[in-house]
Amino acid sequence: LQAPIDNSDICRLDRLSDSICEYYEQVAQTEKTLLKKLRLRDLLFYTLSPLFPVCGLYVVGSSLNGFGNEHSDMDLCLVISNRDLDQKTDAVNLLRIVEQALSHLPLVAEQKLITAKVPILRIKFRGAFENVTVDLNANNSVAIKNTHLLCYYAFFDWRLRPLVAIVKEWAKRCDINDASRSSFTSYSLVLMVIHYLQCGIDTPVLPSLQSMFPRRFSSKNDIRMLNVSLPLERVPENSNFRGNNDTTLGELLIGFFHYYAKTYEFEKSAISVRLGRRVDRTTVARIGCQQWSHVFIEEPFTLQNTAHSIYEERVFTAIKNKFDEAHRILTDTYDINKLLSMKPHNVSTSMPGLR
Ligand code: 3AT
Ligand code: MG
Repeated sequence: LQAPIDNSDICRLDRLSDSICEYYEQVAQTEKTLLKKLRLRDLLFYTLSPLFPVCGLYVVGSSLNGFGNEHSDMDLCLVISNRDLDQKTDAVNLLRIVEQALSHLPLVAEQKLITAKVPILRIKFRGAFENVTVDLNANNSVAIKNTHLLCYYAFFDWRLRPLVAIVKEWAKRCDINDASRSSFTSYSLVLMVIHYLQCGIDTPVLPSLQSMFPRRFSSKNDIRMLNVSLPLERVPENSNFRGNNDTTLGELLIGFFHYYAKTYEFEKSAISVRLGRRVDRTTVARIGCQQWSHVFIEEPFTLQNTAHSIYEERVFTAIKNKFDEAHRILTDTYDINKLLSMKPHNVSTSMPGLR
């Protein structure tokens, strides 16, 4: 990231920062929408609980973790035992039972069972909940743990949420936000922004919360005890993290694209939000993760690759070109409208979709 050279550059950066904030304020999920989603969750829970006497229905993903916008779907996770279902068919069978039970609800307009790597029941509603789509998965407790973790990142530094909002929208416009077509999930994009703020700049904006508060974010914690409204403890005295980075949003956005376009070596490194740094790919192989693809983003709890869906070389090349183009546009114009006017890549995927 080049330092601003004169006053006009500083003014343009300030305007860029303001426009990122304004964009975020326009699209961020409102309290009203969150409460409506929680009401819908309760309704579904009361319908399902007679079928599964010991069950939990957890909101996961962007509706709860602070990175949601007004149009985000609601991801729900149904937990009926303390043990993850390791057989994909178990989850599919469970979702079939749910589908059957919900088909009697007048509120439910349409249901579709998607048998992806993580099977999902997609539910659309009518009436008051017409504009909420639910993606319901079964016994996928890691999503509950990572939603809890991301929630604390979202509120650790105010700059993270506006940056994620722009990056997610940019990725959608460029058509690189679709795991079923060899590109990123939204979850991977959030981890990429956090990683950049942890170690892509000289003075970190974010620490590794898992290293700083190992007990609170331990993978062994019981999901029933996770509570996103408990305040975080103070940064420990012996921590290296200073929290004194006051870089503006505009500089951070340009820095994000610079990092992934020019600095980060996708083929050699893996992103580890858990450790707050890059990890050599050979180390990842030693730990035992075999999910290779063109990008490696470590899931903070399972250590699997959340970007395993990026398997096609030509889509990966298109993705890298989009990072380059975004960096060029921003440093030429400092204009998020130009960034969000970028065209989708036109590379088709040849292999059947993974998720
Ligand atoms: P949108 O606002 O819906 O675009 P999101 O933050 O809800 O974004 P996703 O829809 O990609 O993110 O995923 C929903 C949640 O599912 C986020 C995370 O808790 C979980 N999740 C997604 N992918 C993985 C993965 N590879 N490993 C573990 N958990 C995952
Ligand atoms: Mg979602």
